[in-house]
Amino acid sequence: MLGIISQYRTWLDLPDVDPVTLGEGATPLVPWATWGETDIFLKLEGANPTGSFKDRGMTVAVSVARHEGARAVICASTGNTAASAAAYAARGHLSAFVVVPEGRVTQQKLLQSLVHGAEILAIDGNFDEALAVVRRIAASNREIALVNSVNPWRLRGQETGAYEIVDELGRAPSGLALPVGNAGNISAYFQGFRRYGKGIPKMLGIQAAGASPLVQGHDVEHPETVATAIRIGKPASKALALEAVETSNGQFLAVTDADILSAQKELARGGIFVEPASATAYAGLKALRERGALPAGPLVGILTGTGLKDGETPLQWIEQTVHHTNSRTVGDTIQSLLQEARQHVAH
Ligand code: AN7
Repeated sequence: MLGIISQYRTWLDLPDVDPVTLGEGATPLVPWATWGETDIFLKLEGANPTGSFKDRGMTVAVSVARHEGARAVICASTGNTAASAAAYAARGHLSAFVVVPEGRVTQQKLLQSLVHGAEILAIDGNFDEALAVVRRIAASNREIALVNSVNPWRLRGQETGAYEIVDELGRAPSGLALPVGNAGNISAYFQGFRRYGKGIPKMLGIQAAGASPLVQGHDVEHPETVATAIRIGKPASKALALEAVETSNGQFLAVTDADILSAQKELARGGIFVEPASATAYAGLKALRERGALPAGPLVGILTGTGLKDGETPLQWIEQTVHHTNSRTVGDTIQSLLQEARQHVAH
């Protein structure tokens, strides 16, 4: 069974599409820690083919677009949607156009779009403006399919993350923390838990403080955060996300860039390398714990994308440097580093 369409086809209500797949889904759910009585699991969505959760939605959106005769796909993106759209379009032999905020997408995400042959259009504006542009273009071109999460097939595909968690835990967790940018994923998970019928967790939508329209209760004109993936001020799926949080008795929560970086570091030092947007989910869980406001478990944090796509941000907290040595002295260097580590532990 390759990919989420073959795994969950009966739940997706799809037309008779031939799946465009790269084997997305079935990502690890790692038992990370137990805080008091509360078991914390982390779902590693960076393990998807292009390194983010977007692949779950993209396999469905691109399969349907091709089935309906589209020749190209288009999206606005902070990087991950673009990378995923580019890869799935290439797999399905469609063209891809991605519109991005100039200077605000990591090099590696742009590189992904380029290697898969997509056309990148960088605009002098943020994600929200890019989304407005691509909506207009897709609305007036029948052969170009819009594959942002305003396309309902994207959300249907992303529901499968919820199905997998229920299949693995035997029921829905009590709470689910995830980063919120355009608010598609939180809406998809909520829809997914509801459809699957094994309970609905408290939906905990975590935003970066500088890009937190859902916490503040109004759009943010100039969103700013180290978590470039969620630098979004006017979430398209706002209404669905509000419904998810209200109905599930959850909450929206803002965390600072400093919180995000320290969460990223803590995860990395535990073996999990995620990008800042994904660390936001974990920073939210930590913040709730510190306030004594953590719901009873089990809780799941969705780590939406790999850290390999953002090589710059960790430079803000990495302490070690490369030891320049040679084949004769490398052994001695290791001995003295071990010595240092022993002294460090002793103190
Ligand atoms: C790693 O790629 O919006 O709340 O254009 O890349 O569903 O938008 C990415 C969003 C979380 C937020 N984590 O999800 C894009 C884009 C990562 C992300 C989100 C994004 P939504």
